[in-house]
Amino acid sequence: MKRYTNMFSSKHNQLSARVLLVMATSSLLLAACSQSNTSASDSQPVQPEPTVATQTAQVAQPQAEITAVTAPLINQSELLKNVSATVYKDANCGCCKEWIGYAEDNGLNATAQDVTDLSVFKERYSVSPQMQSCHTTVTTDGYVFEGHVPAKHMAQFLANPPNDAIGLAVPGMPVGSPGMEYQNQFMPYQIMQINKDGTTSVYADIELPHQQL
Ligand SMILES: [Cu+2]
Repeated sequence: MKRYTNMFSSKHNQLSARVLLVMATSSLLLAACSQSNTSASDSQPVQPEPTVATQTAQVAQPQAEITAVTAPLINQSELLKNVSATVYKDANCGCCKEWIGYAEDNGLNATAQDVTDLSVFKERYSVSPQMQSCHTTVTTDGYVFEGHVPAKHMAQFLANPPNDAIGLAVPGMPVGSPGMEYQNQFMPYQIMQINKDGTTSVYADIELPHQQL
């Protein structure tokens, strides 16, 4: 009897912990993607114009040395070099801006376009409700990348687009995906392939953070 009670209470504790985790995760989602543009721009310090002397000094510095110093800090890659895309988003979407910055750091030539009715664009580019996230990225070649898709998988897809595919989607906004960083939290997620006929299939399973890199 005692053993049974212990088992029960430990199961019950696990359940409570799960419920708490789910609640915490949902509020994290909101917290991670609710920074508005206004607060960010208000607090941005005004940068003084560089003087002529500083500019000359920068030009005189050898290019190789600059690269060597900055590369490890900003983690730039050329995965999406030569890819141009328009990103349709809401003006107040903080995580959309985060993702655009991340994609640009990976070489994407992104043009952000604020729209009032995102559903128009989801429909236009065949992103079904189950596949939807915050922003919709459309390349100049017409491929669609919905939400917080990792640069690695965009590049992999564009290098060899599957025959019937129109693009990739990360539905929802998983915490820990690119642009959705929150502390060190990570929620496993799937990258879905969207096909021309409206069907979807799993393109990649992201179970651990390093699989995004
Ligand atoms: Cu988002």
